[in-house]
This record gives sequence, C-alpha cells and structure tokens, in this order.
Amino acid sequence: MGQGTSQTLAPLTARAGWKKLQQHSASMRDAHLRDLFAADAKRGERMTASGAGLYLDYSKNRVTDETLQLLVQLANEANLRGRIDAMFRGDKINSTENRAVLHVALRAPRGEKIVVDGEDVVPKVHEVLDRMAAFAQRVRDGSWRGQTGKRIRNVINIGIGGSDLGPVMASEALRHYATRDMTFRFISNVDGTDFVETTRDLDASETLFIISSKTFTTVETMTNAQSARKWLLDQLGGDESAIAKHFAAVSTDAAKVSAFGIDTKNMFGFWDWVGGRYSMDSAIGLSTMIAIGPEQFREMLAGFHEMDEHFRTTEFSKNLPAIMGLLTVWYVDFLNAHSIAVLPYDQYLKRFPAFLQQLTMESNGKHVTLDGRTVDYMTGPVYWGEPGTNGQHSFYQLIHQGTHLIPCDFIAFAKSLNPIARHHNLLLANVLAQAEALAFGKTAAQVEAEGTAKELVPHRVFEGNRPSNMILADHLTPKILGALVALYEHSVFTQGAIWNINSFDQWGVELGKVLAQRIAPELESPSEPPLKHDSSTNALIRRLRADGRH
Ligand code: G6Q
Repeated sequence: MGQGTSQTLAPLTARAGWKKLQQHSASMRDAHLRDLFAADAKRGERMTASGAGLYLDYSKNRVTDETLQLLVQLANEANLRGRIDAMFRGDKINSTENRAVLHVALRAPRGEKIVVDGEDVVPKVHEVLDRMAAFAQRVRDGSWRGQTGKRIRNVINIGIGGSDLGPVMASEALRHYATRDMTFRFISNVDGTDFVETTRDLDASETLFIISSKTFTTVETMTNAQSARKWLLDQLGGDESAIAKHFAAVSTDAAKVSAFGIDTKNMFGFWDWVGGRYSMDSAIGLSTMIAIGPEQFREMLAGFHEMDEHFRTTEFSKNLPAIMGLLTVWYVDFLNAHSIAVLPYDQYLKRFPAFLQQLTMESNGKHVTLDGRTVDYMTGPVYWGEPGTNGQHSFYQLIHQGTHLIPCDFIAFAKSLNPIARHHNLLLANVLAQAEALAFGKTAAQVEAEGTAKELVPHRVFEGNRPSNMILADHLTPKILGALVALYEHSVFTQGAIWNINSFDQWGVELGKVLAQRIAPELESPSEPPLKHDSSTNALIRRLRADGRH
C-alpha cells in the first residue's frame, strides 16, 4: 500500500532533511529578498518552471538553492515518488476508507489502463463521458424537451461541497466558452433562501435540475431536491411523469436515485475512488459540460491530464505541483506562516479561491498521521483569497504591512478574453506591481528621500520580504483551467505526502452532521423535548423553540 510505506519511514521530524531545514531556516529568517535578488542577477529567470501551459516564477520566495535542495531531500525521504506512483497505480492510498484515489483516471485518455480491484476503470470513465456528451448535446441543441414540449433554458445543479464548488467555479471560469442562450445556476445551502432566490424568476417548463450527490443521502441536497420536485410539480400541474423530463442525477447510488423517482437512464455515475473535492471532472461536471459542450469539456480533461503527466514524470526540482507543495511546507513548518492567499487577476476566476478552500483545507486539515499518531508539526494552512484588483483595495494592507507572513499565489494571463481599452494592461501592471511591492518594499531611507514628514516615516515604510508565486498562462481556456486545478490537486498531494497524513478522507465533517440530526427533531417536536446537551446548547434550543417552529 502506497501510503502504508510510511510505517517504514522515520517520523518526519527525525529525518535528516527536516533537521537540516530547521538549521537552515534559522539562517534564512533574516534573509531579505532584496539581498537574494541583488546577489543573483538571473534569479528571476532561473527560479522558474513550466508545464502544461503554465509558467511558474517562484523566485520571489524566501528560498535559496540550498533551501530547494533540502526540500527535495525532504520529498525523497518521504518517498514522494513512490506515493505518486501508488496513486496513479490505483493503490488504496485512502487507507481510512480503504479506497483508491483515482481522480487521475477521470482524465486518462482512452486506451490507458488503470486497474482497481482487478478491473480496468478507464473504459468505464469513457462510457460515462460518452453518455454525458450525448445528453449534454440534446439539451444544448434543444432536442431534449421538457414536459410541455419546450426546450430547456435553465440548468440548476443541486449539490453541496464537492458536488457544488467545482461546478460553480467552472461555471464562472468558463463562462466565456458557455452557451449564452441558457442560464446555469446552483443551489447548495439548506437555507431555503438559496432555493427560493435561485428559482423565483424561472419557468419550470424550461428548467432542468441536476441532482448531484455521490451518496444521494446528503441532507442539504436531498432537502433541496424534494423542494425542487414540489416546485416543479406545482408549476406543471402535478403529473409525476414530468420528473423524468426535468431531473437528471449524478451519483454512485442507482438504487437511491431510482427511489427518488429519477429515471436511471438520466443518471450518470462515478465511483468511490473519486473524492468529492476531486470530482469536478467526473459526471459531477455535467452542468459544466452542458454549458461549454462536450468537446471543450474534453479539452479541460486534456489540461488536467497534461498536468498529471507533468507531475508524474518530471523531476521535483522542475515539477510545478511539487515545487508549490514543498514551498507551502517550508512556510508553514519552518517560517511560521499560517495561511496562503490565492489572488487570481482574472474576473472569471472569482470563485477559484472558494473552490481551493475545500480542496486544500478538507484535504490537509488533519492532525494525525496515516498510522494514527498526533503530529508534532503544523499541517495544512488556511487558503483564502479574492480576485485582484479588488483585494488590493481591502485586505492587501495586512499582507503588505501587517505582522503575519502570508505567502501569495498570483495567477494572471497574458491575454484577456475581453480586451477593451487599457483594462488588461492595467490589470497586469497591478499584479506585477503587487508582487514587486511585497518582495522589495520601501525602506525608511527611500521614504525619507521623498520628503515625508519624520513622524510619518515608520507608517509609510514597507518592510518587503513578503513572498509570492506568479503563475502565468497565455489566456484562460478550458484546458488551462484543467491544468490549474490539477496543479493545486497535486500540490495538496505533495504537502500531504510530506506531512504523512491522509489527504483524502474528511472525518472532521461528521460530528456536526450527526449532532444536527439529533437537534432537528428537538426543534420540531410538538411537546417540550428532554434536552441532554450542554447548558448553552439547551438554552439556545429552548429560545429558538419559543419562536413557535414546532
Ligand atoms: C468532499 C466531501 C464533501 C462532499 C459533500 C457532498 O470531498 O466529501 O464536500 O462532496 O458532502 O456529498 P455528496 O456528493 O455525497 O452529496
């Protein structure tokens, strides 16, 4: 078992690479990017790497060649190469759920072979993709008709978490490529407002719901799906035969889909080896495929695959996801950073940070190793962000002059998909200026030389030495989006491999779900229920019950 190899490894903090990095970090704490650049005229050209259409400039990080060598040593000592091979081979590296982790199979070209439990999964992947393509084509060209004979104008994906965030992000990111004669909307929150506000102006006879749920048991999704069913039948006169024309399902559970009343001809499957947050390129991407069409969806898969191959075959010192993952470990464990800001300079990527929050934090927000020991080092950082330039006018202040070290990932494109006037040059000027200002800052001497009043000088000093990555591509395409998502998927994998944690389970979301199941009937009970929570929860339940909801 791939990640099982951890048992044969020394604990992370006892390894030679870790100890050397600890010593090295003491000398690096005071190293300033100004000096690192001054000492090496070619740094900005040398500390770069390319792959799958992406260019990464990591020169504005607080690292030297020695840091990178030691990080690669750390990767080797963690058997990163062996772990990558184990994932691509289909080993059950999600050991707490005894599952393979094969999102890479979702974008494997026809003819490749990946065997899980004795079965090649690649043909199954392509069979579902072909069925999705046929369905998407019919919805797009209007040959799929609703109950009253009208064509579909509105597609609503109902799902949550991994069954929502990827499709939402892709819907925004690829809007330029999407058909403009349909609307694409998303309902995730169990808050009825989400359902009501999303549907209020829509005609049910032109609306297709896609119920996306791997398990088909998730309370939020099932509650919204029932409301969708009622909303549709209320508008269309109550004939249940309308369900088959207005509902499709994406799930791993055909029996539950059928029990809900959805024709399994309109069901698109995936498998337990696809984690929710790694599923936007599975059938969970059906709304994306309807929006951009099957060909462009396949282009997106090709971008994912190109980055997969880059990650699988490139030496770590030139490997984009490995470099980004190792830099994250460097900042979190050796330079005391707690969060990473992701700052796309592209309006289409406005939901990319939200998508990444789940991908990164649900994956690496873990405090025990694969063999169940509590870690004695920091693991997954907080990821957050907003598109530039908006963020510049709000939270960048803290990144520039605050007391926290916040490494930034800037994402930008050479060309705009909407080239009007000077907009794009101004956008690019801003992203370059921010990275420059963060790294090099402005010294007291420079501030004084500008004639600044003495008492204002400290306020106007920029210390600099704030690290960032710059990720560039030519322009945003489905293929580039695939490569970008895979870049972060594999960066997360790299981090998880070093930390020796399971990046593919999410037990941390369970407890709240169980408690909510217990509290809901207590809120709804007609008679005063006996409450056995803590005094705070008991009092809050009584207070909300007094509002007459039972
Ligand atoms: C993702 C998580 C989680 C999951 C949702 C929805 O990795 O497992 O976010 O995607 O809880 O689950 P269902 O698809 O089963 O409804």
